[in-house]
Amino acid sequence: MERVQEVASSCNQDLPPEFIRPENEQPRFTTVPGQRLEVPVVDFGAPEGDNNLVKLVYDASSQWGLFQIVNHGIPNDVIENLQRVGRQFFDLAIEEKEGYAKDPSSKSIEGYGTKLNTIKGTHEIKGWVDHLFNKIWPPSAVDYRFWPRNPPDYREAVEEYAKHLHEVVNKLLRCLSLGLGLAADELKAAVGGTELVYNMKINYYPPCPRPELALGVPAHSDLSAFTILVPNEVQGLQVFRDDNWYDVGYISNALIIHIGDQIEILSNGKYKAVVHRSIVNKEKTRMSWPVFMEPPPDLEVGPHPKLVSEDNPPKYKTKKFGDYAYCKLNKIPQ
Ligand SMILES: O=C(O)CCC(=O)C(=O)O
Ligand SMILES: [Fe+2]
Repeated sequence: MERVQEVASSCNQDLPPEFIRPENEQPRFTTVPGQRLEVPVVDFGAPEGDNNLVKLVYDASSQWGLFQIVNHGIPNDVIENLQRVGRQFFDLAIEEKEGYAKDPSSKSIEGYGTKLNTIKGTHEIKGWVDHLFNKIWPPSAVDYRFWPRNPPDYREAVEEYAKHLHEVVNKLLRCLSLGLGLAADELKAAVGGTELVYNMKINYYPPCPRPELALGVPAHSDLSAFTILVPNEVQGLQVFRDDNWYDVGYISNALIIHIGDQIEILSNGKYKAVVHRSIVNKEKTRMSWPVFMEPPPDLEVGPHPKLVSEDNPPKYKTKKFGDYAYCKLNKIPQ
């Protein structure tokens, strides 16, 4: 299968037709020009149990489903190392990267890949992006076969990031839980407790000859509980709001939080999974490092029993996360 990185280096400034979006998706017709959307920025340095922090997270999660956090406590060099080893992996020769290719016969998405553009016979336009998926936590979910051995410190850099991420994940879950009127630890328990899976994706968007006609990742909400994303400095994340697409301003050293489908479901719709997409750049390579925080596949997820009542009946089905993910990835109604 041809990788977008190879297409980019051989296409002689012509965008192959399989990447051209219909006009109603093309960034040139659908992006509000010249406007960076000021999404909420939450100072995560405030102490735990600070009501104001809980309120800021609540407001951002219920009104936007997207916010950036600063003062998150993860040292800059840890994030820079994460970015460096990812970049170094994608700089390897294609043949070496193919050694980590996703197994086409397996249901798992782990490994190096490019999204297929056909789902059960229907034809989709391709996204201008390659990726690498690695489960990075808990240890029982990790499969090192798909972790690059080159650069040699890939594993160390990613594990160091994962170690620091726990603090952010736990604090965020406690704030989200308190915001719903639950006890601090109840939401974490509902997404799998210590079995919550950290599924890291590295997106690699090479320079694109006609970025105004293409998309990186098309419009979607994440199927995770929530997602913590590190971008590089190349603008590209867009959010859908009031029927329009807006660029999300890049803030250096911030982490971007997306509320995903599972938290929307658990909150019975109080928190909103954000609809987003990514665009690409003519000259520069964009990269991003989302970590999807996912319940274990066999865990049933539905509206939290304490958040439904006769007056507020469940708005979503309860089902195993693995079944939810399967339906979403195969575009089968939930
Ligand atoms: O690259 C980005 O900023 C967004 C990527 C994304 O939404 C995804 O991979 O789910
Ligand atoms: Fe996403």
